[in-house]
Amino acid sequence: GHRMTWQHYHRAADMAGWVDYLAKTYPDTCEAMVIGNSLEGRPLKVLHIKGKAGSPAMWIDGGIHAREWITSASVSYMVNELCENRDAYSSWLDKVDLYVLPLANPDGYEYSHQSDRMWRKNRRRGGGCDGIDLNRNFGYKWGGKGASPQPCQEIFRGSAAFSEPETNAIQNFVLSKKGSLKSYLSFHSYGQYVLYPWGYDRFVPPDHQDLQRVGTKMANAMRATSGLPYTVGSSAALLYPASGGSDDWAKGVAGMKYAFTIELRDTGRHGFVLPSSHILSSGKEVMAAVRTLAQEVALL
Ligand code: 0X9
Ligand code: ZN
Repeated sequence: GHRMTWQHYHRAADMAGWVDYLAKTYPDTCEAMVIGNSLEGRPLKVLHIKGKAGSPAMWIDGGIHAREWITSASVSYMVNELCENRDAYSSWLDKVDLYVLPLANPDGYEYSHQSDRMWRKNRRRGGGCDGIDLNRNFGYKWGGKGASPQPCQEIFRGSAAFSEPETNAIQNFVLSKKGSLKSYLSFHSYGQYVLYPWGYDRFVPPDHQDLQRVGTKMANAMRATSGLPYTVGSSAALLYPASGGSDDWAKGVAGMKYAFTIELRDTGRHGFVLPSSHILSSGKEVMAAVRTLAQEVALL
C-alpha cells in the first residue's frame, strides 16, 4: 500500500496521491475532492473529513506560500492522523466537517523544490518577473497597504482580485459552502504567531475579543504539545499591514467568524528552511490548534 513518512518533505504529486489514498482507504469518513487546478494544471486537492450530518464546517489550508514547506507537511500529518485514527478523535471530530487543502500553491511548491528554494509566489508568467503573491490576491481590500502593483516584488498582488486559479478555486469552493463554513484557518511560516484580522490595516473587527480569546486557546494548546510559545494578536498590529490576505477575505466577505493565520515554527534560526526533523512535532501543534478551534466552532 501507500505510506507517507514524516521524515522528509514530499513533492506535490506525492501529497496529492496520498490524499487519494486516504479517501480510498477510509471512504466512510474521508472524501477527496478536486476544487480546481493550478495555473500549470496541478489538482487542488481537498480532503473532506466528515462529521455528523449538518455539522458546522471549517476550512484549513497550507502551502499558499511556496517556500513554507512545513505548513503542507504539518497539515498533511494532521489529515493522515485524523483519517487513520478517527475513533481517537471522535469526541470533537464528529461535531465538525473539515475541508482541508494541504497544498494551495502546488506550482510554486514544485518550483521551490526544483529551482529556487526561496520562491514564495505562484508561477504566473510575467513580462519581466514571474509570480503573484496568492496572499495578496484575495478580494477584500485588495490592492491596499502592504501589497505591490509591481510584478517583480515578492508581494505582487496580481492584475485583479482572484485573478489566479488557485485563489479563485478557494473562493468558489468557500462561497459554495457559505452557510456551513464557520472558520478559516490558513497555515504559514514562520514566526510562531496566531494572527487574526485585520491584516489590511491596524484596525480590529467588533468581535476581536472572541478572536483574541480563541487565538489564545489555540496558542496555549500548541504550547502544551511542544513547549514552543506562540504570540497572539491582530495581523497588521503584530506584524505589518498586508492587504488581500485569505483571512481578511474569509472574515470580511465570506462571513466566517473565526478567521486565523497561524505562522508555524521557527522564530528565525532556520526560517523557511526548517529541517524536516520538525515535521512530526509541528504536525502535533497543528492538531492541537485545529482541535481547539473545532471545539469553539461546535459551540456556535
Ligand atoms: O505576509 C503574509 O502573507 C503572511 N506572513 S508570511 O511571512 N507567511 O508571508 C501574514 C499574513 C497575515 N494576514 C494578513 N495580512 N491578512
Ligand atoms: Zn506565508
